[in-house]
Amino acid sequence: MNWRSSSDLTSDLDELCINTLRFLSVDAVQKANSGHPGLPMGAAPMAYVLWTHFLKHNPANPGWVDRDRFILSAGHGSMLLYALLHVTGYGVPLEQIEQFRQWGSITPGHPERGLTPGVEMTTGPLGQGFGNGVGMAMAEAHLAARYNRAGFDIIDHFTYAIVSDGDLMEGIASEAASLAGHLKLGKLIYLYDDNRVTLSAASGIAFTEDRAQRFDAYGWHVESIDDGNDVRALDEALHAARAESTRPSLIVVRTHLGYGSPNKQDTFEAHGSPLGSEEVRLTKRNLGWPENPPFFIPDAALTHFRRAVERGTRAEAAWTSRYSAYAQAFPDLARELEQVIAGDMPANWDEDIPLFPADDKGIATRVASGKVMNAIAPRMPALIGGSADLDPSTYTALTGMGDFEPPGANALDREGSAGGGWSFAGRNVHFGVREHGMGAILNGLAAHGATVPFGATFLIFSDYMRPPIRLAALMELHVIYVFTHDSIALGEDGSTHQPVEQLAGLRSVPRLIVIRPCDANETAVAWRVALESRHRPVALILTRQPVPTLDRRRFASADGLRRGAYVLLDARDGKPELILIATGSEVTLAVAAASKLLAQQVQVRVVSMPSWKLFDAQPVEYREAVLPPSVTARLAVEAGASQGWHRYVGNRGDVLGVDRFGASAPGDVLLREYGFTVDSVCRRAFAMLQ
Ligand SMILES: Cc1ncc(C[n+]2csc(CCOP(=O)(O)OP(=O)(O)O)c2C)c(N)n1
Repeated sequence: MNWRSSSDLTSDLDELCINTLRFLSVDAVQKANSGHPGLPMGAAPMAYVLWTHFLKHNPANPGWVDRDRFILSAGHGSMLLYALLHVTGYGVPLEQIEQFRQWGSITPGHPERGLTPGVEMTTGPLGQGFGNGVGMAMAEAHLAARYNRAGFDIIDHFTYAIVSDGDLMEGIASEAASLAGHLKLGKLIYLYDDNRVTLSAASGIAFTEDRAQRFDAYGWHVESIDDGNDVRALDEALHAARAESTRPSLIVVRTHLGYGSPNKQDTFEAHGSPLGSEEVRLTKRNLGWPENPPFFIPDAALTHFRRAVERGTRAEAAWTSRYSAYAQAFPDLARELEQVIAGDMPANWDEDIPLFPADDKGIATRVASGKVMNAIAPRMPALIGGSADLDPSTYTALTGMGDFEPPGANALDREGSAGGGWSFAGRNVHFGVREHGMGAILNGLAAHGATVPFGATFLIFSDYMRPPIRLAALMELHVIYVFTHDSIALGEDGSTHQPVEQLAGLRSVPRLIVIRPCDANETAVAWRVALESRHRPVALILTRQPVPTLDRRRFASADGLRRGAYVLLDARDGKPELILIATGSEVTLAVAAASKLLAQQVQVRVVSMPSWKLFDAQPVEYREAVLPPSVTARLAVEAGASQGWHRYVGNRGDVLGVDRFGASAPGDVLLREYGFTVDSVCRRAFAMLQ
C-alpha cells in the first residue's frame, strides 16, 4: 500500500483534505455504480480553498440569512458538494454519502434544494446555476442597498459558484453574464472548472472561443490559474476577486477531469461513469491514498474541515450582535427586514387593491394587472422584478419605485426608467431581451430569500424560459410570472407571437399554478393568490385586448377564482342542462352565448375556470357542485390548444379551442375566423343537446 503515515500528512494538510473530497466522491460513485467522479477529482482543490479559506457559512444553521451563497452549477458533480457538506459538518451524515443516488437518500444524483441541508439550488440542467447565482447576487445587492446603514452592513455576503464547460456553453450563461457585467455585481465570484472535457468528447471538438476574453468583454474581472492544484494561486485569485468591487469575477482554473486516475484522467470516460474498481485502486495508489476502507476520512482532514462549525457559529453570533444593535438603532427598518426575510405579508398589504367598477368596454387584464401591482408595491417591499424589455406591453413597471441599476449612474432622464432613480435599491429590474436568463435570475432572487420576484414577457416567449419555470416549481420557489398577449386575439403580430400550446404546456408543469383571469376583478384576486402562494410559482396569463369588467351584482363574486373554477352565471333553480366552461377573455363570449341560449329556453350554466390546478385541489363535493356529473353537455371555450380539456368536458362534451397556428390579422377578425363567436358556441351547444 502506497500510504504515508498520518504524521507525514499533517505537513501536507491541504493535499490530505483535497484527496478526502476526491475519494469520497470516487467511492460514492463507485458504490452507487452511477454518477460523475471526474469533476470532483479535478475541482476538489478549488472547492477546498473556497470552503476552508473564504466561505462564510454556518453548518449548524444553513439558513443564516447573511451566509455566502454557494452553487455547484455543474450539478452532475454533486458528490463534490455532498462531500463538502459532510466534512464541514452539515446534516449530511456519512451513511448518506454511502447512499448516494439511492431511494430515500438525501444525496440524489443532482443537488436538490430543500432535500439536503446546505444545498442552495437544484442544479443539473447546465447553465441554470450560473443564472441563479446572478439572481442571488442581485438579491444581496438589493437588500444591502435598502437595509444597510452606515456602520451596519447587515446584508454583506458573496455569491460563489463552480461552473463548468457545459455551463459556459449554454446560452443562458451568456444572458446572465451579460446582465451581471452590466449591473457591476462585484460580489459575484465564479470558479470555472476549465478541464476541457465534456460528456462525449474533449471540449475542443465544439468549444474553442477564448473564454477569458469573452468574460472580459462582458465587463467581468477575469483571473487565470494554470494549475488547478495550486492552492496558493487559488487563494490569491479568490482574494483578488473579493477585492474587486465593481465587476463580477470569473476565475478560470485549468484543471484535469478525473485528476489522478492513471488511465482515465482527461478523458470523457472519467466524466459520467464510475472509474471501475481496478481504476479506483490504481488512482488511490497513484495519489497515495489507502485502498481500504472506502469512504475513508483521515482524522486530520476531518478536524480541519470541521473548524467550519466553530467558525460559522462565531461568525453568525457576531452578526447577530451587530444585528441587535442595528435593530435598536433602526427599529422600523429592522422590522421590515425581518418581515421580508420571514416571507410574511405586511399588514394591510392589499388595502389599496382597487375594485374595478362594472364596465362593458372594460380594460385588458394586463392593464388591470399593472394597476393592481402598483397598488400593492408600495405596501409590499419584497416585491421586485421586471420584464424582458416589454414593460410598456406587460404593464409591469412599478412606477416611482426606482430602477435596479448600478449605483453611480444618474439616469433620471433615461428613457424607459420607471422613476425613482437608479440604484441597487430600485425595484424595477430591466432584464433586457433575455427571457431564459430572467427565468434563472428570478429563481436566484427567490431562493436567496427576502424577495418575492416577478418576471414578465409575452406568453409565447414563456417557451424561452421553460427550464427555469420547471425548476422553480421543482424547488417550490415563490416566483410570479406575468405572461401577457395570451391568445390569437393579440392580432396583427401574427402566428409567431400568438400562443397556442403554451397554456397546455404550462398547466402540465407539476406544482406551477396557472391562472387566466377573465376580467379586471378576477385579475386582482389572481394577484392575491399569486402573492399568498408562498411555496409555488404562479403564472398569470393576461390579455392584450380589453375585456368587459363583469357586473358582479349580476354575476358571482370574482373571489370564486380562489377555487379555480366557479359558477359565474347559473341556470334557473341551479339545474343546468348545459354547461359552458370558459377562461380569460372567452368568459365574456360564453356569457354572451348563454344569453342567447337562455332566450331559446336552454338551461345553461356558465363556469369561469381561471385555474385548473386550483380547481383540482378542491374537494370532490365542490368540483361536482360546479360540474355536476349528470350534466354531460359541456362545452369548454378557450382560445388555446384543446389538449387536456376533455378531463373537464367528458366524453360527451366538446371543446372550442385553437389547434392550429394563428395568423396575422386584427384580433377580432381572427377570433371570428377561428370560430370564437356567439353563433358557433350556440351551434356546438345545440349539437350536444341533440
Ligand atoms: C442543459 C443540459 N444539457 C445536457 C446535459 C447533459 N450533460 C451532463 S454533464 C454534460 C457535459 C458536461 O461537461 P462539463 O460541463 O465540462 O462537465 P465535466 O465534463 O467537467 O464534468 C452534459 C452534456 C445537462 N446536464 N444539461
